[in-house]
Amino acid sequence: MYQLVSVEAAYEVMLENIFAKKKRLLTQTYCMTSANGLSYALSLELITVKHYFQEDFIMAHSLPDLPYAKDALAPHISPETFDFHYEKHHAAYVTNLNNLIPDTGYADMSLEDIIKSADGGIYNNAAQVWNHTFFWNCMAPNGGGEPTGALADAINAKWGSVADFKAAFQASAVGNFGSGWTWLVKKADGSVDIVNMGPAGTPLTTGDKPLLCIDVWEHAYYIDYRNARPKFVSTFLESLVNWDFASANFA
Ligand code: MN3
Repeated sequence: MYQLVSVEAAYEVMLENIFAKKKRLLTQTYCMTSANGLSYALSLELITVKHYFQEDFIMAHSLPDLPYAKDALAPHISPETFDFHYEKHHAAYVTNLNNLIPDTGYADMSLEDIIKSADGGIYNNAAQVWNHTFFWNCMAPNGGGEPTGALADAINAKWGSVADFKAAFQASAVGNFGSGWTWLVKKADGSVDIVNMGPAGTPLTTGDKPLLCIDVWEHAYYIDYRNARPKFVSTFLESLVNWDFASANFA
């Protein structure tokens, strides 16, 4: 079934598989080796490399670093909110995803490919990993202000003014019932729009390109704003939003 090849050739195949993230092929390579001297030594090397790469590259999705310090958005978002929202909630989605995907067809997929093809718990956790990473980047220390350039033009074309866009975004985010996400997206025709989505909704599953989002789950604002979602959304628009990030996504 498998032809024993030279050590050099086996390593070449092994490295190709590692970089293609084909975990299953590495396992097969290990299984086919037998107890004669050469193949036994080779199999030990393969096991070592396989485990190393499974843990560090192949299997695990990781919690990305925040793009700023946990106190960088204070007083608008407290370090305590990041203690929970980032270090507990976001981290839990990563852990859940890594626990759900081994031995499934999703084990070797990128996060984006999982989101586009999975459903149920795997989809929910993968989408929440991606959404939160995106959301952290939608805010910046000394954020707020106004969009510029092509994005400002598209916003003015859609809503007439940035002020009217902000009013529309505020109304959508406040009116997004229950737990969910409110997005500014770029449509296929190049125009922009506001889209409300549910608990793990993400534009990666639609034809829209995400430009900006706000997390309106209660865990996003309850520590700092209690039940006052309107104040959280208006603070996001006035003092936190990272228009440079949104413009880069629009380009
Ligand atoms: Mn959240």
